[in-house]
Amino acid sequence: MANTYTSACPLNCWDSCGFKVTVEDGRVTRVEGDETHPITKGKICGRGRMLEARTNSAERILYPLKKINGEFHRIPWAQALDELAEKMSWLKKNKGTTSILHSHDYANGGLLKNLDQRFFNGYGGVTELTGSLCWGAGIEAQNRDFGDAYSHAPGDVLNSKNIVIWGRNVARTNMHFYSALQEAKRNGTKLYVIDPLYNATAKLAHKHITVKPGTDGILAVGIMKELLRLERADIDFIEKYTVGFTHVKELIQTVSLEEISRITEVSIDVMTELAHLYGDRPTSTYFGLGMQRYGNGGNTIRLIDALVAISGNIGIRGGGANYANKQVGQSFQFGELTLPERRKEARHFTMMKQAKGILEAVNPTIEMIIVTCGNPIAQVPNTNELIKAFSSVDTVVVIDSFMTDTAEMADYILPTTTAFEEEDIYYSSMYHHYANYGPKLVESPGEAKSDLWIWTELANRLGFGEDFNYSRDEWMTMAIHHLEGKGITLQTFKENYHVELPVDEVPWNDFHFKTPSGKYEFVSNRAIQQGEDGRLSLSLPNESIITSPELAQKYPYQLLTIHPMRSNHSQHYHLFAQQPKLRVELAANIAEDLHLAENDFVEVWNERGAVKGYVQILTNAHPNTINIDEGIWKKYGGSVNLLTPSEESDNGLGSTLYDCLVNIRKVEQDETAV
Ligand SMILES: Nc1nc2c(c(=O)[nH]1)N[C@H]1C(S)=C(S)[C@@H](COP(=O)(O)OP(=O)(O)OC[C@H]3O[C@@H](n4cnc5c(=O)[nH]c(N)nc54)[C@H](O)[C@@H]3O)O[C@H]1N2
Ligand SMILES: Nc1nc2c(c(=O)[nH]1)N[C@H]1C(S)=C(S)[C@@H](COP(=O)(O)OP(=O)(O)OC[C@H]3O[C@@H](n4cnc5c(=O)[nH]c(N)nc54)[C@H](O)[C@@H]3O)O[C@H]1N2
Ligand code: SF4
Ligand SMILES: [Mo]
Repeated sequence: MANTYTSACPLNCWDSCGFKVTVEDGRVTRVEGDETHPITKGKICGRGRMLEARTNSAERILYPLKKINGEFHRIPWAQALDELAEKMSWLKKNKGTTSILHSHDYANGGLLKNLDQRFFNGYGGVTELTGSLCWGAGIEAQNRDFGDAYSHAPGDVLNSKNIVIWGRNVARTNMHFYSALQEAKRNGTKLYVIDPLYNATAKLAHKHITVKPGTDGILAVGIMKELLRLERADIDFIEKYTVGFTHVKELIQTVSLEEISRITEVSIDVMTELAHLYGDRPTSTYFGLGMQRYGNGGNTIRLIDALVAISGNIGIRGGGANYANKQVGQSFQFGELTLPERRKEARHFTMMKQAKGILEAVNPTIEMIIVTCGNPIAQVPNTNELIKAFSSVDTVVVIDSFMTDTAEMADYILPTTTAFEEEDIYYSSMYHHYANYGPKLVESPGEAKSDLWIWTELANRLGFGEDFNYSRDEWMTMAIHHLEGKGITLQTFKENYHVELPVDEVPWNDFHFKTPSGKYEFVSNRAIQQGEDGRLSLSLPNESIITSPELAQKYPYQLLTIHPMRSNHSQHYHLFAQQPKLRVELAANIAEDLHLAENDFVEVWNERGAVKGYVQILTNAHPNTINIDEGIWKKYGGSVNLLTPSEESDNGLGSTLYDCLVNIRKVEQDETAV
């Protein structure tokens, strides 16, 4: 018998969709959109629909596996848990708890997925990763400028006179915002897209501006220069609510429009046009995360924030420097879930420098890695370096549902549930401010268990089982109970499935900022407190013709590795009907210069590594730019991170994944063993 249930998408995505899931005879048979969800309104993407195939996949790991002499063997759960607990006890006594590295990302947006932290804190505190591959540089930039990273509520974009989509691949990565852009356009709103690639959102725009990757901050400087020359800046806002403007004026005088045009490869006329657009309020800016994955990424976001501020588009309806919406995550009580006070020892590696951290750790050395909700061997930069680091560690434990590139490196694989096999509350701090309830709909196959079950069993064996002695209802209530004052309880979630969280729909509309000065800070006191200069600069990417001319001589092309259309990172490729191929997308000038044609087989390489794949020629892409979508598995020709650098962003918290020079050549197809 078929029944349909309301549920939610767990994937790490802007949209956090509501689902209707059909279950027949204990099996998920269909995933569709929930028409009653106020934002996602019954529309979902293929990645969401494919969760049916993912859940039912014959490739799922169903039993705990242990690698013995290079081969995986099925072992009972009791053996896996006993052996791991014994090893952890031994390490705690003999090496210290920070000899374990917890490697994780955010592959599942469930609130209770954060209980891994409770486990590691209860154990005594392990080596943790700080910073983020994803959005770290931009978050820290907005912390410096505003005191936090807040976006306008989704509906507010319809109040904009002009919209600038700056480095966000909306049609591909944020489909419900794309629908909103279509509506805004129908209402007469002007839409501009600034992106090195001519993507589907650019097709919708009135104007697409390509820019040399990594130079958007300099472009913002050009627009600010024009805004001031044209007397379109909001002097009232600047005088009342900001600090450090004198410095901005000084900075922008140090560079001419001609120089800016040379660096950004954008014409001065376009800068003037954009200055008029920003001066014609309200203009909203929607950042993507792509353009902050550079060595200068934090400064880039700060310069664009400065442009939005100077043009008077902060704190007004239809405006905003919309990057992420941390108000969403701040609605929950993570501290009560994770018990940070239990931690006795701590050590941190940055996400980007984890390979170096592992290889160079002393007192204690890293003896065990436990991976949850992440596939670092595919997703973390400089794959070769990370493989070396993982190979050097005595025991690697991977908790996953599939034999990923990371799982292949494990000594123990613990099979976990996928979507619909456990109950949780799902949220995303990227776009809208609704959290969704997802009940357990089906049993997990074989012996797959939830992450929470695994933590509980290990905690029991390690002597702090009482910390995990709670029901699902109790855990969820623990995470949301501060919302009770606003009339939101677990019951509200269970009855309504999607719940609007209390947020400011137009952030900063009282012009009180969360910075040390209470004002918008062009010169950041937070950065100064961290021992940095605090001022904006004209910084450029690490790997560019200007900053590293010798490298650019050898590797003349800029490589982007943007998010794939049909997969959430590495999670869907193996479910495609046709085996995926690694596509090397080239700006037309590269194909012309190197006489490359569609479907030619090529190698893309630099000093860190190489990948091989098939040429696709892009229209209207910025010259000398190459893209290879990220997430593709080793067996299909990846990982693209064989090529990317593990440097940190300028403010220390972000990645430099797109700050990457490469070269390309045609190769014979049989040269490869893909
Ligand atoms: N289909 C799909 N959707 C996803 C995901 C997925 O894997 N697949 N992942 C989700 C996650 S975790 C995230 S973080 C978001 C990311 O969402 P987005 O930010 O939209 O996606 P990205 O692929 O990171 O890059 C966005 C855009 O940045 C542009 N870009 C790169 N460098 C520059 C630059 O220097 N300047 C400018 N102006 N633009 C630049 C790229 O050309 C690309 O169009 O997407 C989410 N949604
Ligand atoms: N070159 C390049 N690299 C990138 C990016 C890029 O744009 N270019 N984007 C970066 C960004 S924005 C992000 S967010 C990261 C994403 O990096 P990851 O989060 O590491 O990527 P995913 O492919 O989503 O891998 C998640 C793994 O977690 C598993 N998983 C899913 N749900 C659960 C669960 O409930 N429990 C457990 N234990 N496991 C689960 C999945 O099966 C999958 O193998 O990648 C980053 N890497
Ligand atoms: S992946 Fe994103 S857009 Fe697709 S169904 Fe899930 S939340 Fe919605
Ligand atoms: Mo991300």
